Amino acid sequence: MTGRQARHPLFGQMSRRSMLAGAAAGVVAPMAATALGGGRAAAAVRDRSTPSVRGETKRVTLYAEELPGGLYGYGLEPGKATIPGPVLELWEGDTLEIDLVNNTDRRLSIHPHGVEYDTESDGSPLNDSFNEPGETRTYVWRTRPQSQGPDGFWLPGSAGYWHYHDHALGSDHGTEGIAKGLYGALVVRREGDLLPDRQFTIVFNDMTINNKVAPDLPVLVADLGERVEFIAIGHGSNFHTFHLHAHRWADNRTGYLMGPDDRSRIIDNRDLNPGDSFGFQVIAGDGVGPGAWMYHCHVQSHSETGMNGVFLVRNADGSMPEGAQEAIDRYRQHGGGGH
Ligand SMILES: [Cu+2]
Repeated sequence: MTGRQARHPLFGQMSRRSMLAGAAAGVVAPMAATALGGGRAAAAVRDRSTPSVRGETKRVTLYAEELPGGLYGYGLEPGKATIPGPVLELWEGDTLEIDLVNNTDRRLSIHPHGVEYDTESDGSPLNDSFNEPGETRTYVWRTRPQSQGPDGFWLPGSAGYWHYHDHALGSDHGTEGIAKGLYGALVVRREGDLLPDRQFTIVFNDMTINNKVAPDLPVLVADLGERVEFIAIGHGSNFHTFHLHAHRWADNRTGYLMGPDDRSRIIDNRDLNPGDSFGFQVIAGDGVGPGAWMYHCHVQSHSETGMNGVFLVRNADGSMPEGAQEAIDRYRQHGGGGH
């Protein structure tokens, strides 16, 4: 197996070792728990990646479990559920078979955005597609590359920053399941896409971020110059806007320009409403240097009541930049509100 093959992003960020170990055991584990505070991917993923195998069928077991505080989460191993759930990653053309184990005493399901599936894998009670308490059920998600149809009409591929969530806990719409943490990111990549050094999932869910509010959000950590991927998802019944301090991205599929003539609009703030999702990559601290940079909902009443967190860009050698610890202390004391 070559390094190129090892970069194939099966599920979230995985080191070559964990991917190989997972394959051998028939179990897949993410290299970084991509809930807030996700870790560092193997250095090799900074290179341009080419899918080694196309149209693969991958299988993963997800466990839905109860968490403290009346919350629920998805995890890749029993007892390891997180909010958000693990990042599931595919290349266009891949198929994902998910064995969802329901370890709770509530009816629940998993429903994806952006990919293709039959009614049995819809994850909705409308189609009788859900797990009873204690039940294991298989859901199949398909993806496809861009293609040219009749008359030269181009059809979109599946590539994008998508997401998945419960659609059955408490009601036919999964409103309670989503409110209590059953959601996560789904990334479908296109051949040639750059893979990140670090990856963070940020879900604006009702008036929380990942079911937490400031000052309790974990600090997101990267080193100066690393390629960082943010996956932003909206849930609940409020409108939100996502803002990241001191960094900008292109308002396109990837967040980076495809060449010098790419006319994509450059933004640092974007609507993030229920059911919506987007992702982008930035170079940590590019043009601004290391430091503690805030990210938050820009609906002012939301940022004031706790929808804010810290993106810490350390020095390139991983050491703390001047003033950063003081900034984090202020965040912990004041919830980032600057009172
Ligand atoms: Cu908001």
